[in-house]
Amino acid sequence: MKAYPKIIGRILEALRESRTVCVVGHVRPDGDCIGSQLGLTLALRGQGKHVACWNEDSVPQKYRFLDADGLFQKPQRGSRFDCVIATDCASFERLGRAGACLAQRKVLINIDHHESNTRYGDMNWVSAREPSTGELIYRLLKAARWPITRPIADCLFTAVSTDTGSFQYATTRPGTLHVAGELVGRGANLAKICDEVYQSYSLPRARLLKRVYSRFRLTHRDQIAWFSLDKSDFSRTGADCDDTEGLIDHIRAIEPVIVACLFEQLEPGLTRVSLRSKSDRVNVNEIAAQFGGGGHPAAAGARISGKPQSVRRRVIAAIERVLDSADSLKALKK
Ligand SMILES: [Mn+2]
Repeated sequence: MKAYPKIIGRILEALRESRTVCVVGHVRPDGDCIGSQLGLTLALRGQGKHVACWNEDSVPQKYRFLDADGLFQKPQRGSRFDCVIATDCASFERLGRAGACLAQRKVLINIDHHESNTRYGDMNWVSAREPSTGELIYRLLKAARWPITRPIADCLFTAVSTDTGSFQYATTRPGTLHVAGELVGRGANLAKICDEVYQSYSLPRARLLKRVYSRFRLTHRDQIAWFSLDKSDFSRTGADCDDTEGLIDHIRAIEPVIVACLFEQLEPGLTRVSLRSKSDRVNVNEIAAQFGGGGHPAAAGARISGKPQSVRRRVIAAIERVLDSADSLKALKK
């Protein structure tokens, strides 16, 4: 039998002893978060557990097909759980309002793949070399020998696919493709998933994208591409914040660009910054950390207070510093 990390055994032991479980994820959930939460929820329900699946925010439209039974709920105060499992969530704060509703719990398990994870659980299975949390959930289910049904396969495939940029990011490993293959083998509906997730953008999002293309800026010898969206961009296009997912990839995909950056105005004095890097010499998780955020080396973000213009200046300056020191390192090695 294949050897699994010890932590998996400890997590399964805790789950076997639990009757009531709550599966939570980070605010503004992405495909990996939704797929991991739902996949795990379905698997635990299959084992006869009473499982609540919580997220502060609702499921983005393009992932709703995964939750046909409406399992996702808003966090409820006064709930008690034998066990709480957070998936894809780098810090306890990222659980948002769910965090405050989870005080009455026995164990908190943290299953995640963010480099910036703060290990806030009683048990922490944090594997930053994993391209998605979905892959970790898959391995958990395999180790437990719990059945991976068709709906679970759909959820986990969506998780793995979205967090690898459809198997394009450098984090994708042979094991990732193997897991994806197994999931398709177990009935994951590839055509349906790709249609819902990648081929069903809303019209407001298309209007937003038009603005991105007409307004993005290049700086630092075209190595940095950035754009910002303010409140009026949302009101005039009819877009909501879910519609911004993936917009940044359009400017990331320009040849000379090394770092792409999106500034999104959440409130007058609060900006959400998303960062993407195409070079392993630029770790955007470290840049985001300077502003109290985090994520992965190639994809990270932060929420920063201050005037939009000054936030923009500070973040771009931080990126420039890293690019310059990466350049000088390269020059030294020559
Ligand atoms: Mn993830």
